[in-house]
Amino acid sequence: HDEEAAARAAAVNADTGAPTIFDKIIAKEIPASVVYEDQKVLAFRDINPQAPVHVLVIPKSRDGLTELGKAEQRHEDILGHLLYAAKIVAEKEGIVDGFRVVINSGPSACQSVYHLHLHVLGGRQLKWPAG
Ligand code: IU
Repeated sequence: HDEEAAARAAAVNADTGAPTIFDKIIAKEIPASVVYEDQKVLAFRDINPQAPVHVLVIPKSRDGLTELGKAEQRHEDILGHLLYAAKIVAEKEGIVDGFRVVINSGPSACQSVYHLHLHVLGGRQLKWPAG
């Protein structure tokens, strides 16, 4: 199955705590199409969009938050900030009436980049449940 292959591929890159490509995007060493930015978060278009609007929202400081499954109480504020930023992105992108926010956490969820990120998806009719 494709999904099983993807899960296996993701597991290869599973959480090592090492810097990821998202650090380079934050540092503007790699270009990205930024749609929203503030002191704490950066939102940019996914390079492999799964919907007409597909934006990733990430904390600028990863602070050990490689995956949601490793969140600690000290991350509560940034987690709330990320979710509110997702709503601002949806508004800016004109999809606030219907959009989806996804967090893949860990290899079984096909997480591939171990720097926490929210996917903001919309601009088409989304199906449920997700795969
Ligand atoms: P995931 O939840 O870890 O599977 O999502 C990672 C996303 O990061 C995925 O949708 C990729 O297309 C996206 N991405 C990107 O936008 N730019 C990059 O340089 C890399 C991945 I690597």
